[in-house]
Amino acid sequence: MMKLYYLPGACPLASHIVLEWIGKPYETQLMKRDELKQPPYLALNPTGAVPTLVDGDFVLTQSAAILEYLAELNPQTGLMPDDLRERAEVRRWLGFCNADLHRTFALIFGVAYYTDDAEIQEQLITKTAARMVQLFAIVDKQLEGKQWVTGTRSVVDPYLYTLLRWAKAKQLDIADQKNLQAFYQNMEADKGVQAALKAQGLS
Ligand SMILES: N[C@@H](CCC(=O)N[C@@H](CS)C(=O)NCC(=O)O)C(=O)O
Repeated sequence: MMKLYYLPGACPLASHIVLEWIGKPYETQLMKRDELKQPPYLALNPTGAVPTLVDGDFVLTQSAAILEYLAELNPQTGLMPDDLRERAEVRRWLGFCNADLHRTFALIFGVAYYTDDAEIQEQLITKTAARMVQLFAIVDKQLEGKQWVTGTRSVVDPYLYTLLRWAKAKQLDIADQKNLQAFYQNMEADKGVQAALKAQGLS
């Protein structure tokens, strides 16, 4: 059975929601932060981060790769479209979530990786929060008139939802980004999202 390694509320939540949407049996492994940096886990994921997906003898890391793998393994879900350009759109927004939104967020959550100076940390967090608001505005615009980021439900949506949960926790100033707010409400009402949140002890 597939196994997903996670920290509650962290980026594996996106893959967890996708596993719920797929609806086949799977296992999850709750990790403690210090376990991520110890040899048994580093053998699976040398970055010492979650998610890691283990599918039989196949070990896969990196959120974007895991999300695409899950979707392509389960084409009946339609989470990765058949059409070449529609698939490219999904990858565009997956890249935006992973390499722009998520990576920039890491400057807030992981500020201690970058500097020990408390004043610089504070400045970095303030500047990054402002940049995050600009980046979220790009997705807010994309969501105009749409329920899902690319028009149809895809692996992008649970990733964006996960990032929005962090934005809420860090009180980023995105309350006036109405399309994003509506998207968040829709996702919260989704049964798969609710099941993943419950399983991670977040509801
Ligand atoms: N590029 C990686 C980033 C993974 C990542 O940053 N994971 C975070 C949680 S969202 C983590 O495990 N952080 C713990 C740490 O770095 O110590 C991915 O997309 O999977």
